[in-house]
Amino acid sequence: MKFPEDFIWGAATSSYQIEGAAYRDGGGRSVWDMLGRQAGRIANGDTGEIACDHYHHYKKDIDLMAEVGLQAYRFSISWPRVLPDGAGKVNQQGLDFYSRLVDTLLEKNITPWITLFHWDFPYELYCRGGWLNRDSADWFADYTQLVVDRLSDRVSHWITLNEPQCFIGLGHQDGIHAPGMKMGVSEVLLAGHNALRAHGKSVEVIRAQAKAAPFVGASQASIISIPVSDQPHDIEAARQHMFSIRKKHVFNNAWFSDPMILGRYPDEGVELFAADMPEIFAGDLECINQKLDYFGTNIYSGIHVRATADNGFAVVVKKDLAETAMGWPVTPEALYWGPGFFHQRYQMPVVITESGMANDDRVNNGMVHDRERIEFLDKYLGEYARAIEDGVPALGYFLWSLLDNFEWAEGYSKRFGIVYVDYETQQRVLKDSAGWYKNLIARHISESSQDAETATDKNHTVECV
Ligand code: GCO
Repeated sequence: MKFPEDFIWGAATSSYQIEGAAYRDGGGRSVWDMLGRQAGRIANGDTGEIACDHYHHYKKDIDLMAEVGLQAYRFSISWPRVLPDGAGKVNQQGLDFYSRLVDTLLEKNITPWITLFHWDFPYELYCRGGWLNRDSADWFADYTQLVVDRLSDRVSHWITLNEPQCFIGLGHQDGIHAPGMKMGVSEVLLAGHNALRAHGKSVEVIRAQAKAAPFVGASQASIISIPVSDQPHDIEAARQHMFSIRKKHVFNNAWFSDPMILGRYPDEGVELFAADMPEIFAGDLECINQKLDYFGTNIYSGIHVRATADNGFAVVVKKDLAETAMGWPVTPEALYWGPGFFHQRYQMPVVITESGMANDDRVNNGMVHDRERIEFLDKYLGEYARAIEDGVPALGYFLWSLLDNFEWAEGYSKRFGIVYVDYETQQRVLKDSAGWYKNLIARHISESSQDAETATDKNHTVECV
């Protein structure tokens, strides 16, 4: 498989999933801290209080990143760690932690990609109405300003929101993620609208205030439609399915991305939600519709779709697909069709901001033989390379995840890392997949530099002639 010369190879994590030390050193509580205190909410009663204790082990974790040869590392800032009440009083110790993290990454030549919000919403702001409060967009803008002031001299890659589909859909509609609400559709859409406004205002702040020229996007939770054949009618059916909104739910591909990039909510959703649509104030859509530099998408799996006789689409359930430990089907073609369909609709270069799998990993004589993950990555990346070969501009890939970590409602029961974490001892073990990824990155770098040399030789030849 071949990737563009300047392609970015990275791995991703998020604050609540790895940091631990949740409200230590002056940090505040997040909605995830509070959900963890409610019995029966998280598998095995797990919480993120200690997690991978990355807050104290970040140096050794960055050594591991360097060992794998990562070029970029995507992590998130815990909003309540830097603003314990979500707004107002600043916790300098929290900001200092991220500043040290950035410095240590840069020392190792690893480019930081910062996610501003990966779900640990400040509990104090939740008590003031959370995303239902129209002020939430300004709270987020002020928080963005604080982070940008402190870090943008050294950081230029930004992701505003991670997966509004999840923190609004799973958190406010289905009640399985924090804050654990099961709200009516109109409240869910209002919360979503304010989160979109928060994204817009955050991008405005980054563009206006960042010291180093910023590169900005958001990360969407993407469910990919895969055509059952290469016939044009099946491809068209999959494309339609991919952007359709059929349920009164926000877990879909268009509801958040269309306003961000196209400046309007998708008609099909507006019709379906009808009276439940939130009030849209003058200027809201303009604020949400900021120029972005790339389309960030988190892709884990896809659904097969075929055309029907009446030019519609139908889902085809394939029974023979392997599944990950999350029970998600292994569908490598999602990394072919996903980038392709997104690029076609939004006309932007793509970055895979997350992709990977949970596996039933065990340590054996100090090693973790995660053959399943290697096969998974190999097949998925092969499809991504094929998309690029077919003309999709794609800038990078962030493997989810660097470390095994707190998998939200599943607690520590699911392991997504290329590094195994022993939660009792906080020891890390590079899994076989980490070695595989290291080789892939090294090979890519050496092939790219050879290609560059050949290109320079050719240029010389031309010049001489
Ligand atoms: C998500 C989140 C990650 C998850 C990962 C595996 O995509 O749901 O961004 O935090 O841990 O995706 O579920």
